[in-house]
Amino acid sequence: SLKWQNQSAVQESWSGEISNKDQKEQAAGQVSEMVKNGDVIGVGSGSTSYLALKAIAARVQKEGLDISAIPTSHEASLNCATLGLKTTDLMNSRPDWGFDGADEVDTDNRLIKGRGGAMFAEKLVMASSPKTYILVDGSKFVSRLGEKFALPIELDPRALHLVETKLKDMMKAKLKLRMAKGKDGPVITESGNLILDMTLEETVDNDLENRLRSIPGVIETGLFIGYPVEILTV
Ligand code: ABF
Repeated sequence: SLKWQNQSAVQESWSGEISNKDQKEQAAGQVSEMVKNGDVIGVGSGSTSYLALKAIAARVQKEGLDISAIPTSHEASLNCATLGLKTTDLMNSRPDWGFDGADEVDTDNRLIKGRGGAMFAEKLVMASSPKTYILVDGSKFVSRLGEKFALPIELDPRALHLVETKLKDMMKAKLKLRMAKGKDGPVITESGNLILDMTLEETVDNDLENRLRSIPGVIETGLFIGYPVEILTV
């Protein structure tokens, strides 16, 4: 496997940029204890997932464990390569379990994800896993979904006007097309789609996901409701 640990630009980029790092590291330490030899593990995206992957890689190296990772994004794939972890994919393996971060968690363990734009693959991996540990620091807990973050909706670029019109009819949504840093163009996801960030003003009911997905062109949303998750926090 590739082992770039000591000279990697990836580790350099993450270092010093992680908010609530101590809390995230404690949650990461807890998930690293779950690893067993032979496991196929779904690997989430974001800084907390990166810290968890580092803790897992340290155990794998120290104890000579044989595990495979199923990454949820190019970012997670690169992190696996950097940390010398073997990867596979959903076409070849099923995860025994997985871990991921989140942007918001409500009192029913319902989640908003997708600040990194990777929610399509994150949901595919979560829906394929019998269990996913959600690693969050205290700042992620909300009493109402949408309290701190808008809900990301991934859509085919050809459907932009259609989706915008339907969403406005459906729920008086405030929508923003997600722009790349520096605003020199829209964010394009790994699947070649756009993201609309929708401000949620009302309480989310469990059927909202179905209503949003009934609009042609909507590929995925950042609502993660009803999956077998366990929240790991400190
Ligand atoms: C992924 O990373 C996303 O679904 C979520 O938007 C984000 C959380 O990032 P962090 O762990 O850096 O707060 O889990």
